[in-house]
Amino acid sequence: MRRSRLLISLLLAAAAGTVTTAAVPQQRAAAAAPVPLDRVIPAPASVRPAGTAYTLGAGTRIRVPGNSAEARRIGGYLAGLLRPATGYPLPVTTRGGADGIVFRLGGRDARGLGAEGYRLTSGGRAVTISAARPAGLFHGVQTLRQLLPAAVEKGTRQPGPWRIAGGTISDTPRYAYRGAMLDVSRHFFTVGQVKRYIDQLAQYKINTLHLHLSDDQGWRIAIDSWPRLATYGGSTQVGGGPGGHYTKADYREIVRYAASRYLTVVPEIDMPGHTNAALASYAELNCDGQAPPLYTGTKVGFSSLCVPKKTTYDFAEDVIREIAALTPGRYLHIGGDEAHSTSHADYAAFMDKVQPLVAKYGKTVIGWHQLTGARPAKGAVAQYWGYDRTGAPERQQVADAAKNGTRLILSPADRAYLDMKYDKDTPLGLNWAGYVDVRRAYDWDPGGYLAGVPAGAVLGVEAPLWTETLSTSANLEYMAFPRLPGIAELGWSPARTHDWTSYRARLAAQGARWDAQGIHYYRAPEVGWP
Ligand code: NGO
Repeated sequence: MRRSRLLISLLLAAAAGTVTTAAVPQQRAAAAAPVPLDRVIPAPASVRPAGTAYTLGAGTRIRVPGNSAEARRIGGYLAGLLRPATGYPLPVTTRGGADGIVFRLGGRDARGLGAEGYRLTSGGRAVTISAARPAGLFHGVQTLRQLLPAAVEKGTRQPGPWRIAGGTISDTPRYAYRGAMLDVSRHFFTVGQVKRYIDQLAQYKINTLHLHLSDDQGWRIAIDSWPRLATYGGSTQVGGGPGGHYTKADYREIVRYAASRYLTVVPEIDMPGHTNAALASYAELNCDGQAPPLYTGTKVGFSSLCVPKKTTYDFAEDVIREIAALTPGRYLHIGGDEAHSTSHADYAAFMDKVQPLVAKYGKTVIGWHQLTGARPAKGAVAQYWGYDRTGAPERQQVADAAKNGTRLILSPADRAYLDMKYDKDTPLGLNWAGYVDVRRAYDWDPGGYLAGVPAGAVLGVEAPLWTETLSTSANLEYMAFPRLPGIAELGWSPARTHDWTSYRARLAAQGARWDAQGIHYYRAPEVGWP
């Protein structure tokens, strides 16, 4: 308020010709100072400011020499991001040249950058992104976005100027697996809503979208050999709404769109518990042959597939085969959490039969960490979702499995669960693992998190978003932002960059970007938003 009044009086005075002080040009210069190279999330591995800024102009071209169609597509994607706010044509050309935005794929420049790394060099004539693989170009583009003023994210023409600070960023990820999970079972989310979330994840270099496709409250993917799973089992959701499911074409579209943003989809079919929607759809899956009613509440642990029945494995094999066929990625998640209605012996017997089915269709098992209490298959991955009150024996079991070769994805519920409330006043979410404020979500080290786990056993991190209380995109965004970028940074940035004070300042700068993008984030009080 006070600032706008000052501005108005300055403008009035300037119009009256009474102000010739340096105040106005100084203000303009401050507004035009480019974003510092290190104000990026996730924190880049190495940043060296140097030389002059690059300024995007009406004549800027995006140069993608070489013959990679994928590099050209990424050039087109970048142009699509920058055109609305800059109003520049930004043609994508294969013609070489040392000016403009230049992509370099492979070659000497790309040495040491690995499968996902990139180097961004900015100077007076050009900003160059080099990478060994297209994924690196894509991640470099996300960095480039954050180096431009936040207004670049707006959908209409903005004044600029569009400067990128001079210097070099060299950047490679700490972990290969950087995931986010969306529960589309408790509440169904449309293809459009999932795409919106994918775009939000891609900005922070998340490379895996885990979709929780089945649970007690809904089965969300068409299975040709068991059609009632989707048509009946998907016909409701928490609270009794209409639910929904993805046709195979819908699902392929999600997979394709995710891949275009360098995210791999990991499908999850949760078994043997969390299966009421399946049990309700087919009476023969129940030990007593009776189908229970559909379920729209939020209790857990009451359902189980019938472990002794042969039909159970016909079902599991058909589902795994059909889902594997829709999955270009290597992982297939079989759940395995909270099987409180399955005896321990049955649970282990079930996993002994189902894990080989995943391998039979060419995929690698991921299971929630309870799988380590059974006999994890060779190469299996366990997803740890314990919290501060998880007992020592359970942690030990996970650590022992890790020592025996089971790799881990870390999603500690009191750190990485995006559905936990921020504090007691958060209107959405749950609090069984406590409150998770922005600092708590960020301030931990995946490398040293579980005692006795060899560092090399950690495949990466994942931020799950369970949706018992969430039913709109605005709800998802309120819980994910501003915590998700913290988990993304833990997955990407070297441990030595970890620092709450620096992170907090970088996070504060994201707010204006989210405003420009229409992301409904929570203005957490511990972040010093400008
Ligand atoms: C648990 C449970 C889910 C709930 C979630 C809510 C896991 C792996 N199983 O996490 O069914 O939705 O908590 O926070």
